[in-house]
Amino acid sequence: MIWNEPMECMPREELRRLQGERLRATVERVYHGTPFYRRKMQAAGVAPDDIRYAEDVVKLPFTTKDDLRDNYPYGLFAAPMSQIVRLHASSGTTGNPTVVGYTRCDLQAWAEMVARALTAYGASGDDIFSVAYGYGLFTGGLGLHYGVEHLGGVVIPMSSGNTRKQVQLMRDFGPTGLACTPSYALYLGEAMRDSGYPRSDFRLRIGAFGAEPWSEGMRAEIEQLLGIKAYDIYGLSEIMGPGVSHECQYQHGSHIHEDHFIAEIIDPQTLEPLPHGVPGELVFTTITKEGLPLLRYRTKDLTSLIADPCPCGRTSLRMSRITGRSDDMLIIRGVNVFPSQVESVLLEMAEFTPHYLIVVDRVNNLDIMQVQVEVGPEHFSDEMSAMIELKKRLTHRLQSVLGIAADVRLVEPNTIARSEGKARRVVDNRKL
Ligand code: DLL
Repeated sequence: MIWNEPMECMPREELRRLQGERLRATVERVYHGTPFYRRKMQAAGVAPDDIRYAEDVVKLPFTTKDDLRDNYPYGLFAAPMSQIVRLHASSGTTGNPTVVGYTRCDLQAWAEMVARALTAYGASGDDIFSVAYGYGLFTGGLGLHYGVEHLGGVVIPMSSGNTRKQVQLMRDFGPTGLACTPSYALYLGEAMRDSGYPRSDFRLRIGAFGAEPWSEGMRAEIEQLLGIKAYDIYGLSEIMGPGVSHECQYQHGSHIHEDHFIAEIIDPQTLEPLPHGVPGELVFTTITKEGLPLLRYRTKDLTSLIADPCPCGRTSLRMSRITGRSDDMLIIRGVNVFPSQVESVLLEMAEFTPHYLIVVDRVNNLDIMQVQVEVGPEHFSDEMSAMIELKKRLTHRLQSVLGIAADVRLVEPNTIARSEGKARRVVDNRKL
């Protein structure tokens, strides 16, 4: 089944024409309405008249997370606050988060894109989805929530955590769909298995998993443990949230909603566009968004674009699985964490040196982040209570800045290995 056949199966030539028209309108609007973009375009020597076709997108300057942070909170919004009806946010590299504003129209488009994804997975209005992504500033919970409602299905707004209760309600309410991060799906699957309830007590058949990288191996494990078919859903808050792209029944890459976004792959070093099939950094230009339109937004996600036709009939480009990032962002239990955020906390607190090491592990399918930190020589003490107090303060501060709990280990001065070149700040032991 296809949710919006005219759009999803539009012949490519027509689609490119539509993209061109929408791009032109977007550029016109931001050039005249958002001083940030006018300045950027003038600096790059591009005028709105230079943008006539979808292919002209490459003439536009890039936008980055730093641009959003530097114009915190609303500097890149292109609609007046009176038209914005929702805000979401995600973590920035340091300091300010990036804030995303949606107009009513943006929310409708988003709900439709998630409904398209769920339809591509084989879901319909007869399905009941347990949404176990976090609800809040993170886009996962509400994104899937309104997508399921738009589809006409039943949504159980579980949010994340409270795993025992999730298992109980999955048995009692009989959801046929589950939406959460793939690592949480594995954790839930184990909790279901250990609950003592037989598999036949559960009715799950479809999973919508994303927000973090996962592999074919993990897919097989999740499918086996939960007895479902597991589908990938990709997105990022700056561009929209979950549903920027999604798999179909054929599971050969994720279809990008090209009637809303123009996708490119660039070389992250030279910033030159790369041809289809060549891996590089994914870049999106939004062509329908009103609240926060983004021109050539650098996602920092590494992937490649697939242009061969898909047997499902959708004509859009697909993207392969995300293989990594061109920056150092980590995704821990679905939460984006930058090592620089840890560093900024350490710099705020006089008791610590800026020498630290982040060690990430996956234990029983849960991500664990350990932060080893050197205490400054003048603050190091043999007195347990002083060190416990210090550790407590750092743990709290990290939790409030990162949004997830870290296992803090205080170490003696001069014990974290110094490097002569690039400091190695992260050891990621997770096998995805
Ligand atoms: O993670 C939106 C989302 C929610 C997507 C629920 C899918 C499901 P952010 O918190 O802004 O938004 O994080 C975006 O997460 O740039 C990727 O690095 C990573 N990511 C998202 N989906 C996938 C996926 C949401 N399917 C960042 N595979 C992105 C690999 C993913 N990485």
